[in-house]
Amino acid sequence: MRVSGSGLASLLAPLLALPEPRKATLRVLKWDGFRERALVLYFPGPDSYTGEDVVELQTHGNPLLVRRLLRYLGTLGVRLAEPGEFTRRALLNGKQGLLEAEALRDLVAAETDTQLRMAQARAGAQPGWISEARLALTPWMARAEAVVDYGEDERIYLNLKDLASVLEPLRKRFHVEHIRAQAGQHLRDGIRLAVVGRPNAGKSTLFNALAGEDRAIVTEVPGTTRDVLEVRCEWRGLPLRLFDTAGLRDTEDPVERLGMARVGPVLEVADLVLHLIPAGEQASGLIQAALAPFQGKVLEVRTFSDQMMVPGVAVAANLGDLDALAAALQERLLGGLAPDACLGALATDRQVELLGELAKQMDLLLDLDADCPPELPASILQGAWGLLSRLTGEDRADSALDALFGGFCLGK
Ligand SMILES: Nc1nc2c(ncn2[C@@H]2O[C@H](COP(=O)(O)OP(=O)(O)OP(=O)(O)O)[C@@H](O)[C@H]2O)c(=O)[nH]1
Ligand SMILES: [Mg+2]
Repeated sequence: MRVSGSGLASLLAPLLALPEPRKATLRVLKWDGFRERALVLYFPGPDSYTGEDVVELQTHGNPLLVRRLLRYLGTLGVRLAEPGEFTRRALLNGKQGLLEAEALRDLVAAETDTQLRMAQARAGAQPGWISEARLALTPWMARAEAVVDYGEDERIYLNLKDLASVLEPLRKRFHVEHIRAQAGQHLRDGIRLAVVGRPNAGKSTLFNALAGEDRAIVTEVPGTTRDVLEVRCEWRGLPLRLFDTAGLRDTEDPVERLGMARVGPVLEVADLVLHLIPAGEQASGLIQAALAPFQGKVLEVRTFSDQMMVPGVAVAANLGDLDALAAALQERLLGGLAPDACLGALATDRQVELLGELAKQMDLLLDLDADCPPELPASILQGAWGLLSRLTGEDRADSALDALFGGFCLGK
């Protein structure tokens, strides 16, 4: 149990005498006729996680015992924490930035190695380019403000050409970070990948190869797979949610038809649909029609490439020859970046959106007409500054905090 607040030494005095700060100490807790030996840690504020006094009580894990102790703590004036409240207090007390808190949430929620490493890369400190961006923007903001306020009498002016040449690297940086962030978003959220195609196209073989385990039945009999199979895995650094589906064809078999009916919903939820076509074949009209509404997210993959050389994304999953697919996924989902190149990228929806907006504002700024009124660059610079502050949480907007801490679990 972890308690945070001010004046904990006196508040908890009826239960125990707090030990020396930061020293794990055995204490006997006594309340309501119970005696519990507990390991106690005391972090006096402000040198604690939350910035307040923090006391950690390590008792035995019996849920009844924990409930009884919690109930007693309640009588002393301690209440249960909201989800993420410890981190929220850390943030409000300046112990942690918003970006770090978001990284911490991702760290707790990570399900694959890549997700874990991404969250860890962001958990330490805020990315260096943010303070670099501020350094670059500050003199121009000051200058633009001065021109707006005193331009007429002081004969100072803003040279937009100079501004454009000095801030061009920053504009590029925002665009690069935005692209990395969009790629990072896919890695953070995981990628829903559906495998579809005619019977015997090699769907289940590919599904098994990506999953790294023998999950789906593979036979030479067309129409083997009926139900939708789903597996979560990480393949070459990509966190995947894979769906294997029934082969699509004109058939009278009632079971196979039921299986085919289950493909539609999978197409709906998929981020990317792999349409498998054996090398040297044309896709059937039936499949073309089924995929037509999803064209934007369909990737054609040629299977049986061991039997015939073909251009395009060609694989032989039975032999584990999948390099072309890895490259295509990297291109389609990560903008050509390797998963490792996305490690430090900002990646939450909020961060991606703000980065996109920043890149847009810089485009606007650097495209301004040389004779535009000075209020224009001044307000765009202000806007960009504001976006950076929203990104780091320094604007203290409650909406961002509520959205963040709603996703936390208790006790963090
Ligand atoms: N040579 C070769 N054989 C393959 C390849 N992919 C799959 N096969 C074989 O093709 C047959 C059908 O493969 P499956 O993976 O079951 O095909 P499917 O698309 O899942 O078929 P249904 O479930 O019936 O729709 C099996 O005998 C596989 O071993 C490939 O790339 N090369
Ligand atoms: Mg199959």
